[in-house]
Amino acid sequence: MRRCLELAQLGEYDVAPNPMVGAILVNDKGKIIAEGYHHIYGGPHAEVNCFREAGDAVGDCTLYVSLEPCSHYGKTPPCADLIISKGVKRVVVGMQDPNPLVAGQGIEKLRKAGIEVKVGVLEAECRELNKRFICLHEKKRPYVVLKWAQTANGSMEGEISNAQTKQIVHKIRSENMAIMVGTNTVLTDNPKLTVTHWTGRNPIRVTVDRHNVIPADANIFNDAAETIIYRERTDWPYILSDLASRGIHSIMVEGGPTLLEHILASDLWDEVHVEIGPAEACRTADAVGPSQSDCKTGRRPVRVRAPKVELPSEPYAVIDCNKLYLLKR
Ligand code: AOF
Ligand code: ZN
Repeated sequence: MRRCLELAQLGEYDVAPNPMVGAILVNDKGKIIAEGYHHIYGGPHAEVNCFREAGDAVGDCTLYVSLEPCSHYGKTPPCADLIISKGVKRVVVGMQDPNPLVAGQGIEKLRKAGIEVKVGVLEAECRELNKRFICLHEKKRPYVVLKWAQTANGSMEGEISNAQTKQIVHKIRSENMAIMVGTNTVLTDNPKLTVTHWTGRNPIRVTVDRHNVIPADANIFNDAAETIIYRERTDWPYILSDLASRGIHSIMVEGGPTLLEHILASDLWDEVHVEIGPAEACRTADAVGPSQSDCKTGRRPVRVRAPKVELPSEPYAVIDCNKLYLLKR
């Protein structure tokens, strides 16, 4: 199953909003004879690619797959039917598919055909890998990742990230289907909200503009990605349910403080990434972090105050002067 998860991850930039799925066939001597994963949205599922590699003589094999084989006709035919037609005797499934179109019916179909099915192997890891897909189906809303950078004394003003932490931010952007900032951030920073310091698709850009103040030539309207603007209804529960209805399984929110606080207060969020940067004196013009020995604690005046959250006692990474914290709900 660990190998299935590794394979699944290879689809990470191209399968959304589908789940990442990996499959292997293991013969009666315990040897992996074929591997497959879901490569691209709308393309063949992991099981199909695995059987393609295996050829026909798979009757004695066990199929391992990180997600329950599907039982429905979507963009592709049901994997459960394919597995039954191949004569496989045993199937080991990482986790049940939360998609209501499947939701246990794939497993049932296999069992009814006389196949031995084991469900729930490395289930926590399987759920973590597809937390966004699972959130969309179980909570009917996108998975919400909040991210901001601040100084040690709580200021969000100016460049705080360094070259390396910028890469991490862009990696997170690439992992989520949508990205959002508030009106003020669009007006003051004119961000593109694209993925440039990492590989991956640009997320769909989302903002609110109640008073129609964002100019038509703002960078968020460039051709790099789709942009959704909420004008009339701008409350967070509404935005989330609208994004879910568009099949968007995840959103990263990068600021500013008013929007972040609105979302934190709603309780409709899943993860917070906070980057705590050094003093102003510590930063250089190109935002490349100085060495650790240069770090001082910043005491510049706080004009743009970061939201207050209770962070874990230890950062998960320290890069130059900047500490990265992850808070999960
Ligand atoms: C599998 N194996 O590798 C994946 C599955 O439109 P379709 O046909 O691509 O179906 C998409 C749904 O199928 C998706 O929402 C999820 O429930 C399941 N994904 N199932 O057996 C796979 N990617
Ligand atoms: Zn399938």
